[in-house]
Amino acid sequence: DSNPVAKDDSALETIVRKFQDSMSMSKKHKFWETQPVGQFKDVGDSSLPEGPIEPPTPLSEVKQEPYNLPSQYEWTTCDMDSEETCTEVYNLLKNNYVEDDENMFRFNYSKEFLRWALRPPGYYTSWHIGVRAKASKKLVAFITGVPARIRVLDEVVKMAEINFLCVHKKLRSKRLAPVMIKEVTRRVHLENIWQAAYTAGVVLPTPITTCQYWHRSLNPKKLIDVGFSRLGARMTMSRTIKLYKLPDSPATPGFRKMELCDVPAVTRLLRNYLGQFAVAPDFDENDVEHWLLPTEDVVDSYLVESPEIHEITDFCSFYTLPSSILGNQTYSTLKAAYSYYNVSTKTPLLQLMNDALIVAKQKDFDVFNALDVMQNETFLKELKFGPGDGQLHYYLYNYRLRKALKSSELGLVLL
Ligand code: MYA
Repeated sequence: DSNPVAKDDSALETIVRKFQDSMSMSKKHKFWETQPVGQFKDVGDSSLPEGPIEPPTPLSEVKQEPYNLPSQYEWTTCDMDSEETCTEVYNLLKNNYVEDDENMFRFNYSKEFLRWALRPPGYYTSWHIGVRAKASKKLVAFITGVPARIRVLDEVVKMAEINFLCVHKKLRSKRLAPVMIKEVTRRVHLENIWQAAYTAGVVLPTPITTCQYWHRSLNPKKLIDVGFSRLGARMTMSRTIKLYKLPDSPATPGFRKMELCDVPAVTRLLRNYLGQFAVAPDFDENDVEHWLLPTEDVVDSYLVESPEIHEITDFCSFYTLPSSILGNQTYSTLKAAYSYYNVSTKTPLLQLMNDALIVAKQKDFDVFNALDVMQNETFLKELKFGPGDGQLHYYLYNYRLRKALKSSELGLVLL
């Protein structure tokens, strides 16, 4: 059909990369082979027990001193309350964090976003870990954890969500990442937490599921101009613009922004909904207030309050994550919204998400991204999302699942 597919999948490079990716199953993982994670050799072995791979050790047996870094570097704990430290982290990530396969875009998490992502209820400053060059004090690497309760099948497990692993471009391939992962693991263990969840674009031992990103153009002209998407076959720019046109305002009666007083109702709605997925967060009201109450330019949440009985029946949310556009004369930033948690009980999910697209367009986002998790597949094609070339693999640390999940069985979105 005539949908110009974002970050189009057809390039030979992509095919070659996918082949290499599939070969990585047999590649050696010197570090990951030593860790309590599902190993490739065990895939399909249903005799192995489900649950923790290693038991906890007494806290007195957790290593008390940090791991050794190469002698030119030192550990630092990053206090995200400090404007100066937050700026250093922001700049490290802005210049060195995740890029797409063709190095055209790089995530540009805002400072406000980083503070939100790293300071949820019960967070530990000690899990916000930096590495500095001793001589210059420059921040050269980073990794973080935040606490979360994640339900896996019928068990709620205390975990760390690990994110923002970043090593400065000039210090790559020196085996710094394994030291950072071991150090965050040690600091998580010191809080008596023994499991973790994380996502990565790379294949490691062993994904619990693999998801695909889908992209819905809101500003097709800019997306095409910057090379994010291409004009579809037999399409003109004006036909493309028309194809993606959206109404000026949401269609659902009672559709409004979430407020503080909605936290109890949204929590009930969300807990009930997430119960159906194999892996999902176990959110309480404090979590919902933190993760879902709207924060300007960070997270947006809307709900449907039925006009007659004032009951909250549906909910949708997205977070703001711009990307720097590398080497374009006209544009420097791609403004992207990422689908977060959505619940429909009365308004059809398709209509709810169409309203989410409309408010995202009103807020001047260029693109709306969604993973094929939860029930998202039921609206992606219909609402003119196109499949992206990026895969996102989900992992658990020190927890084995007997069988990999379908992406639709996953109820967890990590930032
Ligand atoms: S995912 C985002 C990751 N960040 C980026 O992609 C930003 C750009 N890239 C970089 O900054 C570097 O390339 C990084 C690797 C830092 C990624 N997750 O130091 P090295 C393994 C896990 O020589 P570098 C996110 O933030 C690799 O397979 N492992 O490599 C979630 C190899 O091991 P092995 C990774 O390129 C992070 C080893 O590192 C990743 O200089 C979750 C090579 O090290 C990756 N994304 O640096 C972390 N990339 O030989 C795990 C490479 O065995 C958390 N590697 O194959 C685990 C749970 C911990 C807590 C547990 C609590 C109980």
